Amino acid sequence: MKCLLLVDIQRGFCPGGNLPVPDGDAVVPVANRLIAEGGYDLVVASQDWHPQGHGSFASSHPGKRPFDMGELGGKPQMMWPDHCVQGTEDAAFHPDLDLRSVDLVQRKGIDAAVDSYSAFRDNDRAALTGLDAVLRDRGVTVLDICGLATDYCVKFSALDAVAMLDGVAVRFVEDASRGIDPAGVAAAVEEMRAAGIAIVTASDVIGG
Ligand code: VGL
Ligand code: ZN
Repeated sequence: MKCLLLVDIQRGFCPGGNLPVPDGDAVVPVANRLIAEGGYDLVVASQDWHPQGHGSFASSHPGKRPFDMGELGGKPQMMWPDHCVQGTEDAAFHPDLDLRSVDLVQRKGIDAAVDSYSAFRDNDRAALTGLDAVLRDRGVTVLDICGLATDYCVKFSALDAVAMLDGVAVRFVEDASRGIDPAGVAAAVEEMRAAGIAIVTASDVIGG
């Protein structure tokens, strides 16, 4: 039972968006190839979906600027530019992403008081999105994860998948992912590898 999790392939994280990941839109054709040819039984797309005034936005913290460190719920929190506000174009999926075979859209980051990088649970690990139960119910045994951004939402989703789903083989599809900070990406890949996540390419998956 193979599942593909497409993380946050949204306008806001692509060039021209409010929190652009360098080369972020390059993941779209690779993701579309995976969707079409990866042989998945289930395709899930996560969507960063913040209310206006979300606590991760620098604009919600007087004196803070985007990419400063701040605090949220008593914990260190990167101060992000306003991004992926519910119902705005910035929160929409990339227009070229092939949504026809997406079975489930998992929204996250809805609680203004806590950030949620992972598609499975909030950063404080208190509230679950319910995606873990869906994947368990569907009997998923292989979970491929890719998208934006490697050093944040992709990494946290992959690590949570390993932690929360017993016996599921988790793979990170590197060429279908891009990150915000090059050093952060390298560290994220090592962290995923150390957690037992396989680092693969779309060709490995498709067998081309
Ligand atoms: C993300 C920062 C803030 C991501 C989401 O999708 O990686 N990063 N919100
Ligand atoms: Zn966000």
